[in-house]
Amino acid sequence: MQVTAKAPVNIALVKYFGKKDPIKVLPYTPSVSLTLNDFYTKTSLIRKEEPGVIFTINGILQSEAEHHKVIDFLRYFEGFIPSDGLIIESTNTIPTAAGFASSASGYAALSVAANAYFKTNYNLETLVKIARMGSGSSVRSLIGGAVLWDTDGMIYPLKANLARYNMMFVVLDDKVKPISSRKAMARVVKTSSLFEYFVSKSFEDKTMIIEALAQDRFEIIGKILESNALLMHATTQTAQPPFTYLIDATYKVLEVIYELRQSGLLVYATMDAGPNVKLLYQKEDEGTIKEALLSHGFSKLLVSTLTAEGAKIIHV
Ligand code: 2P0
Repeated sequence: MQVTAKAPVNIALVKYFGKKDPIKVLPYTPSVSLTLNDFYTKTSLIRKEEPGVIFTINGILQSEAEHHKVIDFLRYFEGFIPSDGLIIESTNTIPTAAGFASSASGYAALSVAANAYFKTNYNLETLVKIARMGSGSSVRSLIGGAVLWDTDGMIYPLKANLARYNMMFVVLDDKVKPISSRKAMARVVKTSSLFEYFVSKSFEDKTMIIEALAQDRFEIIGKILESNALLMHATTQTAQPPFTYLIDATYKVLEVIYELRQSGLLVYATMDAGPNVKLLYQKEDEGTIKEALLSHGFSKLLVSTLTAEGAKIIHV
C-alpha cells in the first residue's frame, strides 16, 4: 500500500514566533501567510514487509532523532504501530531547514498522507490540532491562498488577489540553520525585552494586513510584512544570549530592495529562521528586480507564483 500527499510552502507576512502553549502549540501571535505554487513537499507512506520505520528526505536517511520525532508524531494517528513496516519518503523542492519553511510543508504533507494511510479520516479541525504539534506553521499549508493562523490555534482563509503577485527567494545560504526555530522561540519568549511589543504589534499588523489584502492595497501589505519581519528578527537580537539568523548578505539584499523602492518600484522583503530573503512584488516588476539583484552579484533566485491550493492527496 502506498499513499502520497503534496503540501505547499507558505511564507508568513505576519510571523509566528513564540508558543503560548508549547504542548498544544498555540501561538502568542496571530500569523498571516501566502501559499506558494512552485515550492512544495511530496511525502509518500509505503508499507514494507520488515518491521520498523525508515524516514528519508530527498533520498537521505534521516538521523535517529528525526526518526523519533516523526514516529512520535505518527502516534496521533490511530492505527499507527511503530513496529509495523513503514517507509516515509519525503522530497522537497527547496533546501530543508534553512529558513525556507520546508518543515511547514513537510508536516502538512505528512499529516494529510497519514490521515489517508491510516484511514483515520480526521476532519480539518482535528488535523490542524495534530499538524501544529509537528510544526506550528504547517497548519497554514493545509489550506491554500492567504491564511490566518489565529491564537486560538485554528486556521481561517482570507481574501486576497493571488494572481497579481509573485514571490522570489534570494538564496544566500542553504545550509541547516544553527539554532532550531523551536529553541529560538523559547529563548525569545523567556528573555527578549522586545517580546511583549512584538506580540501587541502583531495583533495590529494582523488586523491591518487582512483589510489590505482584501482591498488589494499593496503598499500597505508590503510595509506591514517588512516591518513585522524586522521586528521578529529584533526579538532574537534582544534575547539573552542574543543571536541572529541574518548575515551581511541579508542586509546587502535589503539595501538593493530599498534602492528599488526609492526609484518607485514596490517590492518588499521578509526573512524567516535563516538569512535568505523572500520578496513579494507585482508580476510585471520581476525583470527589473532580477536585473538589480544580479547586478549586485545575487544570482541564486527562485521564483514562485501564489496558489489557492492547499495540502492534498495526489496518489493512493
Ligand atoms: C513563521 N517561522 O511564521 C515563522 C517565522 C520561522 C520564522 O514558523 O516550533 O517549524 O515547529 O512550531 O513552525 C518556523 O517554525 O516551528 C516558523 P515549530 P515552525 O513562518
